[in-house]
Amino acid sequence: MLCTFIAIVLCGLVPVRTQVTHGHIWETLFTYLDPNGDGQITLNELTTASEGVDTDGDRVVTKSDFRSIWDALTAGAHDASATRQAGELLFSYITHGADTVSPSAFSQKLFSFLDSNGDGLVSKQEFLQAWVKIHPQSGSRTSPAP
Ligand SMILES: [Ca+2]
Ligand SMILES: [Ca+2]
Repeated sequence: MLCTFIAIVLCGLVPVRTQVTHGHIWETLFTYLDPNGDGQITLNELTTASEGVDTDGDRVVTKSDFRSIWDALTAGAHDASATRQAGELLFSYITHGADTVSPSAFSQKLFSFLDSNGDGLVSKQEFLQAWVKIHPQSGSRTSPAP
């Protein structure tokens, strides 16, 4: 059932064949950000989950704070370097290229990046669209042969 859902969503976004391998990484992230498991991420859930990003509690989220969390969450990704690049890209989306951001701005900007239709909830489909945006390798590497 879930696999079917992923296949349907992904078929519209990236060439076929990647859905299974890329499915599990974003699902791990989604599950982390949706602790009550209702399939929607709220700003509240995201803010709570983001509290840990400021690892030393100095009210500043640095690129290296973010990288430690990202690496921990995506550990075991089959394409570690592409996934790491996705994290870098996500951080620069959030900070508009700056090296640091406040924890509140971090969660708000991350949320608005994810909530593409602006209804105050991040669905799995929106989350997946955002994932493909920061993880373009998931499309190019598996494009059908010409
Ligand atoms: Ca939820
Ligand atoms: Ca939404």
